Amino acid sequence: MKADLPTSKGTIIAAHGRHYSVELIDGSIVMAYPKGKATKYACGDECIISLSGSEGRIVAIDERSSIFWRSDTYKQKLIAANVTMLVMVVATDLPINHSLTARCLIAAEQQRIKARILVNKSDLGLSDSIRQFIRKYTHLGYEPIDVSAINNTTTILNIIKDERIVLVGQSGVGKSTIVNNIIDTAHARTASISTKLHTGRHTTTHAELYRLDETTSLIDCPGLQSFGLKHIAPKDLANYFSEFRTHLNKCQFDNCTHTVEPNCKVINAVHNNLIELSRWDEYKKILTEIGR
Ligand SMILES: Nc1nc2c(ncn2[C@@H]2O[C@H](COP(=O)(O)OP(=O)(O)O)[C@@H](O)[C@H]2O)c(=O)[nH]1
Ligand SMILES: [Mg+2]
Ligand SMILES: [Zn+2]
Repeated sequence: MKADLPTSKGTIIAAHGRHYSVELIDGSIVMAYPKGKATKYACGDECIISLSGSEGRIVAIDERSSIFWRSDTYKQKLIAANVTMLVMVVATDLPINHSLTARCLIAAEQQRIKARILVNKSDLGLSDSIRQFIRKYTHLGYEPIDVSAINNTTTILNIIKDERIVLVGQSGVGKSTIVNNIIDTAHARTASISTKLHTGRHTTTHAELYRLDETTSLIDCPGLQSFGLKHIAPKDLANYFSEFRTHLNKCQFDNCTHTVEPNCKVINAVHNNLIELSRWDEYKKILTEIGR
């Protein structure tokens, strides 16, 4: 009979696809594989692994306080576990993907993860459309703030203190630069570093967790483009649009979808400019995708 392998507790600090880097309690890092083929673990998961030499097998994970993930009809992607705050990063020199922004915020709302927005590269100046974006999301309660990851990280540090953050956004907005410039030892690979090394354009290929201190950590993610929300129940979707909430539960029909119904308070709010038309359009689009 085979003797039981020793087990150890650890944190998944990098999800490479089929294997994971796990940081053990003593600070050492081991490669670990899941039991089956399924990739049901995420960066940030607290796990128990059985050790054999320098390799491990993930036996179980602790119950999660939150899971940030995306899903469409064919595919699910767990992005970050046990995060307390989502930081959506946009940049002054890239067109803002409004749909992506809305969707990441909804995925966070559904998991009761706090959410903030950073408008990075403010050193390059703020265009009118960026200023409009800031006004819009200020109104929605996400307190967007302009920062410069290369000039000053104090503001960012104040926001993330004592949280476990997941940094999300399109590729090139500066997520890895933020991590690098606040965590000296991080060396999260950024586009500019690889240019210096002539290795071509660098993009983060997998989620990775970096610790700032005992109570603060960050998960840097690959750039996002699309974001499916198949895991959201259609009847709950409106709740995750922060500015819809005050208008809910007052419609004529209890099962109102807030799309075409008469005497719908959400539709009324759109007509009275209390809800922006673009947000209602995004709501209807997502509702169609997830099946009403
Ligand atoms: N001007 C300016 N450039 C920045 C700033 N932050 C990041 N960058 C540049 O933007 C590019 C993409 O950064 P990177 O961190 O790799 O973006 P990521 O894909 O979101 O991780 C790099 O060339 C960075 O040097 C900033 O605050 N100001
Ligand atoms: Mg990156
Ligand atoms: Zn309604």
